[in-house]
Amino acid sequence: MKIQTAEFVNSVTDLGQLPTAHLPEIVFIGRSNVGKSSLINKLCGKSKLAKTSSIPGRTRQLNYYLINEEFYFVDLPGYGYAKVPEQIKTGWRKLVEDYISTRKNIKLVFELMDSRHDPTYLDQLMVNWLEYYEINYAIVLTKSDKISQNKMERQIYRTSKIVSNEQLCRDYIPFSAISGEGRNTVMKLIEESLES
Ligand SMILES: Nc1nc2c(ncn2[C@@H]2O[C@H](COP(=O)(O)OP(=O)(O)O)[C@@H](O)[C@H]2O)c(=O)[nH]1
Ligand SMILES: [Mg+2]
Repeated sequence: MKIQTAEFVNSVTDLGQLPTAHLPEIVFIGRSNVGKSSLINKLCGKSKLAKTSSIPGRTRQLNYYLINEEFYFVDLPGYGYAKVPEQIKTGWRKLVEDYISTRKNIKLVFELMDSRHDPTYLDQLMVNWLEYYEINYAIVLTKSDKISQNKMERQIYRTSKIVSNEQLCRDYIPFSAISGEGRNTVMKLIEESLES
């Protein structure tokens, strides 16, 4: 599959504003700064579709992108940024769990983790939610250009040990928004999940 068109649709801050659920959704989750926007841009071949930044934001919104006029990419708000006030953290948690637990047209979730670090408590919480709500997902190890292939293999092993409960995990995918490593694997999984 090729991405022919990718357009920003809107940003949603509460679930009452979601578009009607008539199109499948492919979802991206991860801590802020993990490389979510960069991955979306790399897949779409557009460097400025999703805003990237080195300063983690405080926004808690879901960004919707319409792909090939057939399905959505949904960019969930990043988590785990220490300086965010408690009130916003609670809001984030409710928004994300409500979305995951009620949205029936989610086909696949990409859970992004930085390949240089072990999964955090919140990464594990996310995986546990996905398992609990029975949603297929894949774990993407981002910024693969920053570590050697040996280190990557070790990190995949470590990650799977730490996550441990990973029955619905379809794959572990090393990814680099710079070299493009992993792009084809990600696209293939998207294609398969849209067909199923
Ligand atoms: N070296 C490298 N840097 C990356 C990669 N992906 C993202 N970054 C950098 O990491 C920072 C955060 O990226 P961004 O996509 O905004 O992360 P987000 O907060 O998860 O959306 C930016 O400075 C990016 O340039 C990657 O694959 N390789
Ligand atoms: Mg982002």
